[in-house]
Amino acid sequence: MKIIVTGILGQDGANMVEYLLKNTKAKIFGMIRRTSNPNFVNCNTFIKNERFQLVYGDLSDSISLDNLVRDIQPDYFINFAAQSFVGCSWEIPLQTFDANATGVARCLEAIRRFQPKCRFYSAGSSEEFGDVQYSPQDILHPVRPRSPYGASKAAARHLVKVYRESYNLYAVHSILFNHEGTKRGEEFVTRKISKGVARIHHAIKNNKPFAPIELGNLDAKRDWSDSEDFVEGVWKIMNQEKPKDYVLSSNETHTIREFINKSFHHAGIQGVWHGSGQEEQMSVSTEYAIKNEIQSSVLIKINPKFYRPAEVELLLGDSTPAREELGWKPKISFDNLVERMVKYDIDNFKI
Ligand code: F7E
Repeated sequence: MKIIVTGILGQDGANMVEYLLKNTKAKIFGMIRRTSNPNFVNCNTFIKNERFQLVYGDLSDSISLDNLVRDIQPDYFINFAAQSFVGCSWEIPLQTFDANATGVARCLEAIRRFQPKCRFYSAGSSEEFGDVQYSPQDILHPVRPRSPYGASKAAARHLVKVYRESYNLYAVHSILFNHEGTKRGEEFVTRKISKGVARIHHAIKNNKPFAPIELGNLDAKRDWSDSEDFVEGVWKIMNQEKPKDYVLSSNETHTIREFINKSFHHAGIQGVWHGSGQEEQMSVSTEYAIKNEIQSSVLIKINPKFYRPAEVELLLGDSTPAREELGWKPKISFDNLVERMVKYDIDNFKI
């Protein structure tokens, strides 16, 4: 069995490769783009594995995709490569659309022309639901994106359906709600918080002053899971008798503020909220400050530069069909997720 996985330098691609090496006997071809300084930090566990091979390709280069599919003749093609940062998609809307939507069309074309029996997975996103009409959101929720990123993923979803129905391909585009972990990029809010909390934890421990973590909208609500749980769900979605799309989610929603509260709790730091709107802040509690002879007091502060031109205020998934029909269930709770991220960042803190 041969499997192409894209996006392996990122969180999901790397977790997918780890899962496949552990749970299948397949040979894995991890696709990367040519860059001058690739960062392999998420690939340490498998880069030297004899069943893993790095291959060059690019979602913007159809020739590279055609060649890979024609030469490898994969049984599965799992596409986690994307411009995945919603916040940046307003600044680079065309690149976002090219990678996330046209890139999916290029993968589908390569499969249709050179290996039509290859099963294809496209990573859908709850951002496609955007301005939500009802909660919880299931696979039937209308597509109402609020960002160039959400629009690009919605386009990919339509392309996958069209190719599935027109050419009888096993192609799926399942909706992933937010999913995080210790391989998460630092621009995403969860990792920004866990890394910031680790930095403050070490400053307090060493009796040093610290700068607050600067964030945008703390009221947004997200349905967070661990990426390691999701890659298992993706593999189940790719191995049904007939292709069918699902939602993967924790079925719980929490504000950014709740993520912050839990993060400081797991670092043993007592904070209190005060102020509102752009003046809202979290500071160390007076009792904690006195006991620990704290050098600085503000833990969290609002910086409007992190507000988005349009926000998805609430996401809450309904993954009941995936649980009942595929036997999938997330193993890592919201509390475990936050604890794992904060502890990992405290233990691996580097100045
Ligand atoms: O933002 C708010 C921000 O960038 C979450 C991607 O994996 O999940 C992810 O997209 C929320 C938003 O993720 C900051 O306004 C506040 O409401 O961590 P995020 P996201 O936009 O939800 C979906 C399902 C995907 O498909 C995406 O690829 O947090 N927020 N302050 C902030 N967000 C960031 N990044 N930075 C802040 O300072």
